[in-house]
Amino acid sequence: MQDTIRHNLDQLRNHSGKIIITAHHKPDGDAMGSCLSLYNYFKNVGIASKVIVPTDYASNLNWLPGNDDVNIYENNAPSFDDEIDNADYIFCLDFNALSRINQMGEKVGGSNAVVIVIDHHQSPEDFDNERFIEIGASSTCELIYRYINKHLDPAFIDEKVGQCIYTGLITDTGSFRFSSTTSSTIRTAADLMDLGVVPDKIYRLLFDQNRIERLQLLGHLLSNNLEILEGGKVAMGYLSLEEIEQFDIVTGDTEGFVNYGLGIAGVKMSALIIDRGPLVKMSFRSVDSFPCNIFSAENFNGGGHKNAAGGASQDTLQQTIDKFKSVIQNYREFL
Ligand SMILES: [Mn+2]
Repeated sequence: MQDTIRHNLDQLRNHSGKIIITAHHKPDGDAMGSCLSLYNYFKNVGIASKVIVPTDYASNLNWLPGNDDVNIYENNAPSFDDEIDNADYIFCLDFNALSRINQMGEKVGGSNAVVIVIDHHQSPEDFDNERFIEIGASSTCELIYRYINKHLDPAFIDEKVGQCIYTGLITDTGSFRFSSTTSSTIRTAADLMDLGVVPDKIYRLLFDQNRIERLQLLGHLLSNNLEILEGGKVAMGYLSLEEIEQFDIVTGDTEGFVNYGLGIAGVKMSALIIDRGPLVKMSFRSVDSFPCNIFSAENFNGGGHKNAAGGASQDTLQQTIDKFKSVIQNYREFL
């Protein structure tokens, strides 16, 4: 645990400028859950804050309390630049490198505000003034809960704050099934239930909201575009730009597809390779010792966690697939 937090609730109450809360681009459930749990928490305390995220996000997060108050940076960058310039505190949640917030990174990096990073990813950059980081923690939302308990006042955590935190817990742990799930994660969930959070309701709001096109694309991927490699230990799926367009896919629709490969008996590592136009994007998931983050950093300009990482390639889809099939052979000791 890296904890260099020096502020307390009174200092946050008595600041003169703005408090800005942000998270990585294309924010997922943990990123938005973190932002909105802190936003709703501050609201309960009587502290004004503003959530500005770099880009849009999946519509299954739109029910989160406070969603209507979220600002998308790329929709009005100049006016948000002014607000960042005038901020007293900037909370950077669920990321640890300024490149993860696109053009916003330059502004946040040059800001005079106190920059606070709360995060669980590997290899944090050094752009913060204060940090609350535990590498390998289940989720940033679990750390938000601990940060509030340790440095602020848990009395202001209500059901809405709890719903946001619970969202990050279950989205980042695959509903408590990944190895990052600890007894502390489950205890946090139990505390949130005591505050009124209803797990089955949140599960349905998050995961049973599919567009039919998403399920049809998943069917297509699993039927036609999934290859089993390395004697059954690696599953590799891919989607072309044409297929993405044919199925009318929107932000968030391919989220979680990579996990299906791990559902096959014997598979230790699953990859999903998607042509996004300018770049070919990749997701990697593994069980046990296969280091997705190292594999991605060494071959596909990416990083992340041991069992979950992302990457990107400027090659064509076919070249990327061929490269994957070739380089995966160098990691047989982990399979
Ligand atoms: Mn996260």
